[in-house]
Amino acid sequence: MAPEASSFGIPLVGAHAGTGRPFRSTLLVMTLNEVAGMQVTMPNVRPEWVDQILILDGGSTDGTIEWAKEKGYEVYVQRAPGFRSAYAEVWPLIRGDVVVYFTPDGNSIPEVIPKLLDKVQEGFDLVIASRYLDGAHSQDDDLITGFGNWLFRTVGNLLLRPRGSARMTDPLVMLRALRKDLPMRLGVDRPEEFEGLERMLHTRVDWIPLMSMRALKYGIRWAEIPADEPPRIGGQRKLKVFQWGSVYFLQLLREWWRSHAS
Ligand SMILES: Nc1nc2c(ncn2[C@@H]2O[C@H](COP(=O)(O)OP(=O)(O)O)[C@@H](O)[C@H]2O)c(=O)[nH]1
Ligand SMILES: [Mg+2]
Repeated sequence: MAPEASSFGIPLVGAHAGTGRPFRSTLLVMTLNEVAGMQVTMPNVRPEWVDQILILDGGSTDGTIEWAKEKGYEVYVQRAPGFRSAYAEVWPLIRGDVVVYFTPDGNSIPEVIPKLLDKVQEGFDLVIASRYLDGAHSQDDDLITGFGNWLFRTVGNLLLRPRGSARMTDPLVMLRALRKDLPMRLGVDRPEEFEGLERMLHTRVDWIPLMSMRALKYGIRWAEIPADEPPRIGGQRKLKVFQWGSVYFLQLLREWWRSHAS
């Protein structure tokens, strides 16, 4: 099926997609000391689903990098700390027109990958694998992250959702597919959108929550599909709940403030 025009009016047509799809795709696998999860999860990721599999590693010391290279995966080890600087470094290495974010820590179900791409093919610029849609649920959430997710999506929809548009049920989850140019078009690649708050909270954050909020606010063509989140396999959670949560919440409020001040 040919993709419809996207929000940007530019059809996605990759001339050399090896997947039978009308665009090229890259699976971006996020790793930081995730060797146990990788060994269980990656064998279930079928190479024919995408055109490129790229491991983006945060400087693992547990054998993740060595295991991935031994299995023949393309690996990039980020130089600067933090998710968003890692993306800035790796984006030029992405050959796909569409990027699928994937975590090999047990939290992401591999079979969701082709489902996300099917939805992109319908003409969506951003497709989120929601843990809170149509009976899907998370086995990774604890009381604090469950509350944080609820608070962020509730306030986000309340303040930024255009009248008459759908509610976004999972703005924070990493498992999602997006056009490679979406972060730039939404301006979430700009350091100045982050630096002040990051300095204040002494941390480096991800661009995903701001990307979701802007996609919602600007009426970008986004969609969600339900997907359960199984428990983590081995390793440790790296999420800095309070520091990152604070930055994301303040960014959300700033987005709302900007729409009202302009
Ligand atoms: N490249 C890179 N990957 C990271 C970094 N921090 C965490 N990850 C990976 O990103 C994924 C999500 O992190 P995780 O701690 O599981 O967060 P949670 O699932 O939200 O609790 C995991 O696969 C981690 O190994 C980082 O600084 N750089
Ligand atoms: Mg995880």
